[in-house]
Amino acid sequence: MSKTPIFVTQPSLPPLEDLIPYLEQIWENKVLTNGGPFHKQLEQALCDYLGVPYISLFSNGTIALITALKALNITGEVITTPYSFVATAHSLLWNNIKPVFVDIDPVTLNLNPNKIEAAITPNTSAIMPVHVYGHPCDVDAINDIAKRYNLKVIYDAAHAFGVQCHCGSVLNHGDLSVLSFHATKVFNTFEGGAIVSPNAEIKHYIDKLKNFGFENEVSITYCGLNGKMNEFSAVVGLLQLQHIDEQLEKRKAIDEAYREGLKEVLGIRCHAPPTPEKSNYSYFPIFVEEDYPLTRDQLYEKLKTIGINGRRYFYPLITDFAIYKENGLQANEGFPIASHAAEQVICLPIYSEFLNQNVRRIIEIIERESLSTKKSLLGPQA
Ligand code: T4K
Repeated sequence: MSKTPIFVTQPSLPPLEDLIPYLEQIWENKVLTNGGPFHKQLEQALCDYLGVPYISLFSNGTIALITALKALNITGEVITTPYSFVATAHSLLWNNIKPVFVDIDPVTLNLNPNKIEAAITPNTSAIMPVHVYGHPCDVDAINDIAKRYNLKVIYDAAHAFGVQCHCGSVLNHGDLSVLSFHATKVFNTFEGGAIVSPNAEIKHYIDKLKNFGFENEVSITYCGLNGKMNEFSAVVGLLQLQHIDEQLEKRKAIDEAYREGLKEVLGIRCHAPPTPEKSNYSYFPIFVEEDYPLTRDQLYEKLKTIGINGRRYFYPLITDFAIYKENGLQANEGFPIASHAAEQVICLPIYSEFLNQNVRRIIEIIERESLSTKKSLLGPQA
């Protein structure tokens, strides 16, 4: 058994030798960025693989989120979730938009559509839900609310690469969807991201926004930024696509092994099962509930001392970070479901090269910890 530390994830990488011919081409043609040939190829390849009409590649998911809000001219207030990575809400602040946080669904941990309407005010212009851990939001309910109140919907789909729901790619819902291709994601380009658009018009506008707003060599029409993906990342993406299905299969096997191994452990609950259509198994969150003898943090620390580094995604809640708390962005009644999840969840290690023996070891530790702690509570004679 390896004694090297285990992390919550490890990036998948294509074989190094496969990269060399592509690098030789880049060295040859000297096009490093600004919409080069590999950038174009990757956009098309991703549209084909994901089953989406238009994609604009970005340098990372955060810049893509910021640009997506700008592209739809979102202002005022946006309804979003406190249970996410902080980039979701930060993208709103970067656009001078007030995030209005709404509690989550206890099963999926996604924004609860039943709580959205009460948070709508005359200043609300959009909803920004997150497909947390790659589990699809209730897209129909959100769409229905958006239509009735004339709101835009921008999905933070950073976790949802390749995920399908009842009507094909989950990325085709809402006005725009934003992906992350960070090193920690199921599909990585080292750093990277993308916006999925429903039509060519908005895609072209987004493409201008991510390139300073250039219309042509001498004309700037919009206040854009620099969000472009470079040619190296695009090449990595093209190679990653060759292996993605195999990697998702390996993740699926790990997901199944965890679920099977943990199903009898009292006080440990696995997150909602993967979507039957297509999941990406990007995270493996467990809830450490009240009837488990250790608290979530005790189990987290216990695992850490033996080199197993799970992560408490998403603790603290975004609304508990000082910058949000001090700006009065907490709801009066708080976010009981999100707070509870933030206190209970550990994301266990999952990645395509994660060894089955390590999955078994983690299950055994969680089981053993449960039994031994119970015994010690009964006293020495037990
Ligand atoms: N929206 C949502 C819902 C998101 O989750 C994210 C990003 C975004 C938007 C923004 O997308 P980007 O702008 O990042 O494209 C990580 C990632 O940095 C972040 O991308 C991700 N979400 C978030 C959930 O997780 P940390 O602080 O946990 O990363 P870090 O460096 O601690 O990495 C976790 C583990 O992964 C390490 O312990 C070891 C392993 N690792 C990490 C890196 C970076 C590697 O093995 N190699 C690596 O290169 O935030």
